[in-house]
Amino acid sequence: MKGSDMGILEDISSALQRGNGKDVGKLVEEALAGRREPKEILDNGLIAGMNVIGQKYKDHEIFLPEVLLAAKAMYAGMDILKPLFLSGKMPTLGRVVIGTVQGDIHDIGKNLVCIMLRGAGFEVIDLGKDVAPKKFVDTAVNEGARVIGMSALLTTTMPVMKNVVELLKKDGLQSKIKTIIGGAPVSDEFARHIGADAYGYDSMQAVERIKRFFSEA
Ligand code: B1M
Repeated sequence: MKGSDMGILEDISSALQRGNGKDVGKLVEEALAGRREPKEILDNGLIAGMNVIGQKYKDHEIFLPEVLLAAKAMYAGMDILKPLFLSGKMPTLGRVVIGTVQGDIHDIGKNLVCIMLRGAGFEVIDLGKDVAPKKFVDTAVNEGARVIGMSALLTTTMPVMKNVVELLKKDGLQSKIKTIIGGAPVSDEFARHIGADAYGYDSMQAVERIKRFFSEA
């Protein structure tokens, strides 16, 4: 299987949409060999393909099994790119606890945020998906983390983010542990509404905002 150099990012996107992880893997390797930047492959190949999947699912053109296959294909590509985002040479900038909130099992975006944070030099404690509010707070306290990052992809799970902020407030920890939220349905406005300290539009912005927390401290 071959992708022309110019169209290789579209080829990656198409293979992902077909749910063909094997082709995604080969094409990502090929794009890297053709000196494409990992970030370009991620944004214009993998994420672009997943955006099309999201729209088609919304329009009922495809159904859950196809979405699941696309998600697996996304991971096939991310697994190859992951080491390239991780330098591993920097001293740790600080400790961050992160997870997808309770009731929500979408973890692709959250995992991207983890990769970028680690690449930027942060120590990340990834609690995975479907994480209860108390688990976020207890882990941050026990591990001495100064930031809790929460991801939500469902409108129905957005309120869980508020529960975490409320729990921090109740325990008098809000000034010590900062919160950042992200995920497709949330926004800057929602972050302000629930009293979270920041919102990250994407993984790069999440890194930038979290760096700001540490420089302000
Ligand atoms: Co589902 N799903 N899904 N899904 N899924 C959505 C979210 C949906 C919008 C699709 C749609 O209808 N168009 C819809 C939600 C609608 C709503 O709430 N209004 C939906 C639904 C309904 C569901 C189910 C309920 C379906 C069902 O069972 N009937 C079910 C929910 C199960 C559950 O969670 N309890 C479900 C299941 C699944 C799969 C398991 C099949 C699969 C997830 C696989 C996985 O994650 N391992 C899946 C997928 C893949 C999607 C879509 C198609 C793609 C999501 C994704 O991975 N995008 C999605 C449609 C869409 O989002 N347009 C959809 C790529 C990823 C890179 O982007 O996660 O947005 P994203 O992350 C971005 C930013 O948001 C940001 O950075 C990332 C980019 O760099 N970001 C952060 C994310 N977290 C951050 C945290 C930060 C900062 C930035 O700081 C801490």
